[in-house]
Amino acid sequence: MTDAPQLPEPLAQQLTDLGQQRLLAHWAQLEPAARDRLHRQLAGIDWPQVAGMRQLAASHDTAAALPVDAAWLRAANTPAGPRLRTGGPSPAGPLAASEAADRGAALLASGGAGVVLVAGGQASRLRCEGPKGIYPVGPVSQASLFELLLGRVREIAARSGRPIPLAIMTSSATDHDTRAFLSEHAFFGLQPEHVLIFQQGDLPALALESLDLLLDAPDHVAVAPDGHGGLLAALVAASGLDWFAERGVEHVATFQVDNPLAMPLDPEFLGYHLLADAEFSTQVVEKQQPAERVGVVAEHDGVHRVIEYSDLSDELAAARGPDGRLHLRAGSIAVHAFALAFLRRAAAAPDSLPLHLARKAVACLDGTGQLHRPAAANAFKFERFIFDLMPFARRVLTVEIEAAEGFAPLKNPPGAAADAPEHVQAAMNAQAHRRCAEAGVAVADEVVIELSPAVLTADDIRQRVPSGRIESPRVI
Ligand code: UD2
Repeated sequence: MTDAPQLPEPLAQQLTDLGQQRLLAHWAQLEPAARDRLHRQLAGIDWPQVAGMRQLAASHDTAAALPVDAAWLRAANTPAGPRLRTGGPSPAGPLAASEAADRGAALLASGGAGVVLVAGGQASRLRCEGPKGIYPVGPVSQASLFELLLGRVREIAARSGRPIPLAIMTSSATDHDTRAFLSEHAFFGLQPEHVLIFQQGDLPALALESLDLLLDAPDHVAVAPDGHGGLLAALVAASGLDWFAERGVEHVATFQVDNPLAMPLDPEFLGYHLLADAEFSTQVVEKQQPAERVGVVAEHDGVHRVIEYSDLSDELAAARGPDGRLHLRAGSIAVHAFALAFLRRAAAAPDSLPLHLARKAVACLDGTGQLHRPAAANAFKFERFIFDLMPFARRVLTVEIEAAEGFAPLKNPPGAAADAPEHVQAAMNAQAHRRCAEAGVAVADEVVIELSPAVLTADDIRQRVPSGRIESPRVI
């Protein structure tokens, strides 16, 4: 017998209706604070949504379930768009690179651009504790991803003469440590009143066979962040769209914390977005090999979508045109620009972002109450993807960039074949060498160098290296 207070109605009834009373298996033994924690977590779960997730999982067959119609996908093509720094064809007509750069610079100078940094991910794949943004990636400085990326926003704002409001999306796993790290480093020189930190939501994992929710502690249900698509609902919940609008923002660029070369605020990119009158613009790199782990932008009948790499059949992923290039080759690097008005419209549309599910290994309590870390997938995890907004946009623009200039994702631990820190650092070093060569500064091939976020132009390099030569590793 126990005198533990019962879980209040109607929550208890909801659990019963969904057959989830096992989540209360340890209730009677919990200390009051732990009981309170579990109660609050259960009360925060959207139970009607969980019912929908169970239906989705029950009907899920990975072999057959494509998020898009297979016929649409077979008919789809790679959309045409301008190429950064060279201009090129575009759905909006021929756009001049210099005109685009001017328009983008004018947007920045008018304070009309804001930016969202997607930083809900942990560094667990990198075998590190804490948020990915604190990973020390600078090849010379060991600067963190946050230092490099926030520093770039700070410098572009300083040159433009206007603050650039920056919203940073964290998750339950990264929020506390991200806030602490950024305060400790005084927001890397950004004015705190122009920084909004907001937290994305979590979704419960469901056991593969039973579709039951799982406990990963006696007082905690196993949950995971709701994907980068959680950005929209979380931004709305934090009044983030109003926060941007109050600061005069009309267009919001978004980028991911794991790419130190990302250039979401590139004036030419923003300018193409404006000249094309696009509601959703996105940077792409040419996918060379079918196995590259990037989604591709595809277009058919005026509708654009990003097809995630895991959703593309081997045959379609490998199809090549007569010129030998991949048929679907517009690799999405998750750097987007949105009209704020479009985000408002999308936020008001119910179900604009569907749930995707994946089979994953999720740590959970076993029948004896011990934490079990399965080696194989035991549960479904659910995520939303921000690029699923693409079909709702009235005009979409893809802007092709050189991968070497804007895409060096950090995904895997040192020693991994791809996307490991040493590859990212090599890409940063190579870019710094190219910039120095353009600026007329001589650097021996073997000397490792790094561009500080304050270097935006060739003139910056020449001013910082008056001798015109670099002979030992340094941050410029
Ligand atoms: C993502 C894209 C892929 C390509 C690639 C480029 C998806 C589904 N796939 O692949 O098409 O563009 O990136 O690098 O988008 N994150 C959150 N909250 C979440 C989940 C992720 O903030 O709930 C962040 C995370 O911190 C990271 C980024 O989103 O910066 C990408 O997440 P990922 O590494 O899991 O995505 P990946 O590599 O599967």
